[in-house]
Amino acid sequence: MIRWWISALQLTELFVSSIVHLLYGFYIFSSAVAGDLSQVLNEYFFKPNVNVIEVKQEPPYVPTAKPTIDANTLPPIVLVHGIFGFGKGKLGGLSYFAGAEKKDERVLVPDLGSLTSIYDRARELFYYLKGGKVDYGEEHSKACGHSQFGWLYEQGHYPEWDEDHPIHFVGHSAGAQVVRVLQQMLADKAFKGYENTSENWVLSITSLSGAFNGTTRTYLDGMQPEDGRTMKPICLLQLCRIGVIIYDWLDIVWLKDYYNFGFDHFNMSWKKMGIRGLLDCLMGNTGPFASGDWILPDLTIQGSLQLNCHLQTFPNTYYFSYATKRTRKIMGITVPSSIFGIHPLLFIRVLQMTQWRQPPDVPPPYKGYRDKDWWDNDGALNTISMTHPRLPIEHPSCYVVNDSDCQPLQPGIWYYKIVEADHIFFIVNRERAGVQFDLIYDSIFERCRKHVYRKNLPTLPDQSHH
Ligand SMILES: *[C@@H]1O[C@H](CO)[C@@H](O)[C@H](O)[C@H]1NC(C)=O
Ligand SMILES: *[C@@H]1O[C@H](CO)[C@@H](O)[C@H](O)[C@H]1NC(C)=O
Ligand SMILES: *[C@@H]1O[C@H](CO)[C@@H](O)[C@H](O)[C@H]1NC(C)=O
Ligand SMILES: CC(=O)N[C@H]1CO[C@H](CO)[C@@H](O)[C@@H]1O
Repeated sequence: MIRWWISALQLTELFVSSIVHLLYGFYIFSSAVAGDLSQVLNEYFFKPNVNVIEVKQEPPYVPTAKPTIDANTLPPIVLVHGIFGFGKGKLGGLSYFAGAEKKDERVLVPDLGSLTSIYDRARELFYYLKGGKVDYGEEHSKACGHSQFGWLYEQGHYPEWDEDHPIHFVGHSAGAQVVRVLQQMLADKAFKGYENTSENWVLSITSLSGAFNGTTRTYLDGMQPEDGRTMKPICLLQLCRIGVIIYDWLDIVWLKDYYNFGFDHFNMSWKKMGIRGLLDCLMGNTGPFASGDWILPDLTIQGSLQLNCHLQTFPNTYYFSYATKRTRKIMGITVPSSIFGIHPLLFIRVLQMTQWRQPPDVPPPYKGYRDKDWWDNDGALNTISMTHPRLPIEHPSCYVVNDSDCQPLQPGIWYYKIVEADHIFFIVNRERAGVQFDLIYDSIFERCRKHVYRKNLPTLPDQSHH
């Protein structure tokens, strides 16, 4: 009887969370479409007016541009999206970083696929910046069953990128881990034909709610806590898996231009694999979900442990981290810190994550694991996971209370803050964060531009004209 109740409860939970996620996805998609449509209609109906206004505004606009800073000499700030994210050009006019990219003269927002693995994203990010055909590496592509080569970036977005022209990266959620993996690849000289790469190509990494240590949410969504790689037979992720396979198989061009899960290198379209391939994929014999080359296995505690084994914190790079938290302790019990302040998409998960207990028959993911360390969370990640990389070894870090205590900034240390916010507070919808949105991005961009530089390298334009 009790077992029956538990199953019924689990199914209800699955039903509710699928509906909530579907509705949210649909809401984002339709608001992107509506935004684009209204723009197109506006242009169509008011075209003559627009032209007149443009002509009038053009001349006064040019002189107001700051004459002393040539945007082309600034190192770009690259914003790297997380899971289900998208870059500039996808989802029409919608911005994953809620328009933060407009706050600085030189910001890039690459599109790295929304469900691909951290490894694949890091490879793509390199070629997006440097230009050329994405090379996933022979060994990795063989092991994971996808093509070795992917998208061709005819023109890199920052082809001069090298040790003397390093870049600032800002990563949200899994994006922060993508940048760390990329930096390690640069240090390991892992790109064929680019034997000169080094960790010093990266000037700073700023993490917003970064997924450094994995998250217990992956188990709630359906990853097996035993291995952190396979999925439970009935769960939210299975529904997502089936949806993604069918989406990629149907291969509707305009839809994929609009939103892409990033699995093109797996050849899952009907043209390439036919009905048989579709069944094979659905049965779990081929494709990214079969080989584990997608994002969820990289976000389990076990997966992060494996990644982190190879990732260093480098002495010449600056590291900053904003960990988010939407829970608090009341009489020793961790609970959500607000009801209305948490996005409806995340509320159930915040609550569930505060209750998370490793199943008793499953060995702990690492020595010294305690459930209660992982109870504080933001609805997607555990706060403990976001401050700085900790496993298998703890990296140097400094908890920031007052910014002025940390000047001058030192490279090679993770400066972190803990911010009261949920996981999607600083993305997609700018209105939710209000003034905090501007405070956080302004301080990130200002720090990149003014406080972070290599003393012996000409990485900043001459500031003396200010
Ligand atoms: C995918 O298709 C391309 C050609 O369209 C082919 O070159 C490549 O080898 C295929 N990859 C896999 C993994 O089948
Ligand atoms: C590689 O770096 C060295 C010195 O750091 C430089 O002399 C050489 O020209 C570089 N090679 C390429 C291909 O950029
Ligand atoms: C931070 O430190 C500066 C100087 O030590 C002080 O003036 C300022 O009030 C401090 N700010 C906060 C929020 O404590
Ligand atoms: C998986 C992982 O990296 N876990 C670490 C996260 O942080 C805790 C707290 O220090 C570490 O003990 C874990 O090793």
